[in-house]
Amino acid sequence: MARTAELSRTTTETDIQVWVDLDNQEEVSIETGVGFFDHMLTLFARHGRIGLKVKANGDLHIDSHHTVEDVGIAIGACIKEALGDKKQINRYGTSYVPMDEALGFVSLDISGRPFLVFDAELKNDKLGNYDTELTEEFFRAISFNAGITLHARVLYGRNTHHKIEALFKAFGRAMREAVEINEKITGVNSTKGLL
Ligand SMILES: [Mn+2]
Repeated sequence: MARTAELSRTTTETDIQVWVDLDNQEEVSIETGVGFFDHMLTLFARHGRIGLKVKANGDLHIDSHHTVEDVGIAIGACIKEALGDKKQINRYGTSYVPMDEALGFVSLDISGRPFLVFDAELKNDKLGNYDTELTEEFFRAISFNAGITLHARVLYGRNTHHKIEALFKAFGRAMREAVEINEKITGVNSTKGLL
């Protein structure tokens, strides 16, 4: 069974197309109109070895809020659909990623229970047209729409670009571990029999 999903989502604020393939890392193309966000999504996909296509047309004349949040909603929904019955997935993933002086940490559980713990001090408000406070909004949108318990933390660092980059790479690596099929697991990796 192909673990893939696609979604078109249109509101008065954004028009978004997303395609996800958990087992085809070759295809990555990201175009959101928010340069730094494109950079982060590309890192997430490459380090997660996840196929990801995102095309977004949002109300950037206001700011990048709706675009970043809605892309998070759409990617989260696609991940949930692509995971299907979640049989034989590892379920948990944890990663520390250093980016020069910054250290990012992500630990997650594809639990079906959305929860976000986000802990990062981001000094710069903006990176290009990306508002750095949207990093938390993005992770919340993914967590709630994919059904993931997600803990994301920057342990230390100085440069805001490095800190956020460390988080997105750690998220990618943790996701890879969690979505990976493990032949040693019979059925769903839960004593409840359901995720
Ligand atoms: Mn960078």
